[in-house]
Amino acid sequence: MIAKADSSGSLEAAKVTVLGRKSPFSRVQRSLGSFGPEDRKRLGMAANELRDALQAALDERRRVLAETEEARLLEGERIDVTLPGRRLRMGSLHPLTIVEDEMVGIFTRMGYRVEEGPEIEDEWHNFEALNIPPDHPARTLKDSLYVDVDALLLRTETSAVQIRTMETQPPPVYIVAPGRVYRRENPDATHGSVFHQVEGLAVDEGISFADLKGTLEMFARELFGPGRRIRMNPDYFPFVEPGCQVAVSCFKCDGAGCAVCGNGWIELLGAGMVHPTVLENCRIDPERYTGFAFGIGVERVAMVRYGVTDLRVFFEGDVRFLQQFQGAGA
Ligand code: FA5
Repeated sequence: MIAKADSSGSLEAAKVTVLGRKSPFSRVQRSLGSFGPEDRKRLGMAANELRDALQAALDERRRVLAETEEARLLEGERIDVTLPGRRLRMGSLHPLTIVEDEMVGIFTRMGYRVEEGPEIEDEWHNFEALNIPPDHPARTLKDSLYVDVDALLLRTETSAVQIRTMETQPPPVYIVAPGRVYRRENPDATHGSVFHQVEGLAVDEGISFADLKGTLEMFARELFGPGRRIRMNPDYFPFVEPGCQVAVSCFKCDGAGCAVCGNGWIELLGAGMVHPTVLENCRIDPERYTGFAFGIGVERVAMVRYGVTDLRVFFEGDVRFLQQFQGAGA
């Protein structure tokens, strides 16, 4: 019985059976008193020998069981150090993050600071302070996504951060504000209803349109290569005067026209000189200070950079697309 015990539980049960209070052995021990002195002595000695033998058998079995148990544990935990390691699947930065970091990096190297603003904005920062009148189409439900509380909306452009910065910091101001913006758009290959912009703002004494042009030229050359030229076409934004759309000469065909650009130029951003009314809205004296601002579309830059023809792939989360950027970026 002892030899057959295959676990510490069954060994304990065997011990109770052979040596426990109800065992034949205990009954013999209890009956010793009824024998005469000679027999009691003889029987007592025999009983002690038997108990010692049983105890020794139990101890031996316990030792064997413990050894087997340990061998089983060791076997289970055995490591074959000669097997090849399992590779961890590395993630990668999203292409939009890579491009945004690169764009912000160019400006911080020129001395700009990074600012951030909330994605849920009020009408003052998103429209009114930016000189966008109440009847402007951008302010309607047709173009903007309102959160139904106290005229809050998902910001339609990072320009709102211009206001938040100028309201809280006296000039000189040199900031870039990267972030997500939202518009009620019918998404197509070049328009998302959620997309990203990098806003820039410089306000100081004596800033001119030439500073804006030089800064954007520098930016385009850092981003797309030293041979790039920029083209500025007049455009209207209520918060700048004068305002312009800025395109960069195509890095592939250098302005001749090709499949990447169409007509030789790639439209990247809106820009202009900060409107005096906007400075006044932020209690900055337009007689003393001037400034420029710009807003660059991150998806558009990423499309050009990676030869992507439909910006919706940036948001689909398809790993086959995303893993091509493994190892790129910071
Ligand atoms: C603006 O949003 C202005 N706030 C830019 C600006 C800032 C002008 C400061 C003057 C001074 P616009 O709507 O054109 O302008 O957008 C700016 C850039 O964002 C565009 O050049 C384009 O690159 C990108 N963009 C605009 N709409 C979309 C869209 N639906 N999907 C993806 N990118 C877009």
